[in-house]
Amino acid sequence: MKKLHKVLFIAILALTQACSDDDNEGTNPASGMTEVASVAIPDSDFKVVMYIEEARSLEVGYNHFSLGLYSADGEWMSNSHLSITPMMEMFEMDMMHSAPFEATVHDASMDMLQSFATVFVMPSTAGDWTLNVSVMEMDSEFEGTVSLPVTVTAPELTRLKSVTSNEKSYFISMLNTQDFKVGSNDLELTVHMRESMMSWPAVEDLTIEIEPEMPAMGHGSPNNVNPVHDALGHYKGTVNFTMTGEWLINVTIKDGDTVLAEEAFEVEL
Ligand SMILES: [Cu+2]
Repeated sequence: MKKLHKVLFIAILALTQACSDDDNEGTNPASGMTEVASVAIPDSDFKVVMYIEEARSLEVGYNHFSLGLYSADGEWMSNSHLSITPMMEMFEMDMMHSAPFEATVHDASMDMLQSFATVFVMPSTAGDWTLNVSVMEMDSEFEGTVSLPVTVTAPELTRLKSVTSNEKSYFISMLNTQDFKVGSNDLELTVHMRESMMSWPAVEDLTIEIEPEMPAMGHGSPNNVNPVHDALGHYKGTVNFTMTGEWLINVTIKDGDTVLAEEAFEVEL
């Protein structure tokens, strides 16, 4: 069985390489990714498709994803630019709000989909999430917008904390917690602020301290590195786990001498 997989993989690889020599025709840069949403653009022959890397779903917290423009019959439109605004319409409240998001600069000559990230601040059980997507297709000079509905679930262990300090709300996400293993792990957090319902900027000048703790056994761990700001509100450090089980990562966030947040993220490994 394993051998068959290997042969199949090599065959697919050969096919992909053969295609990529052929001026991108027939290639789909999304191969290997999981489609999570798609929508046809009104009055056009195009659709927008959303992919994520792993076979996961969109969850409350920080999510990476890719968007591609395709013809109705599935041909990738490489010479296109997309931009997004996430939007949530809350149930039983006359209220809409956006969320923190990131977009990488798109080089249409690259054989890649455009990548984005959004910090979904609530699950879809609280309201309807959409991505408002603006589309430009250069070859046909098409411009349009479409609203892409997405479903956001709450993970079993939360990866997002929100706190209010000085009447400002901060949203703290911990990334890639599913990948944590015993030993030394890259730790990445993002911090955003809700300036208004539509403006959720990254906060770049904070001090973050972490302290892992295993409550059941009453010990911590050595060799942790406090996350420091890298770019766009992303803070990077190192967390070390000395054994499997349930851990808390205690996170203290300071703005100068003012403590903004003291939160504990639960992780299980
Ligand atoms: Cu909401």
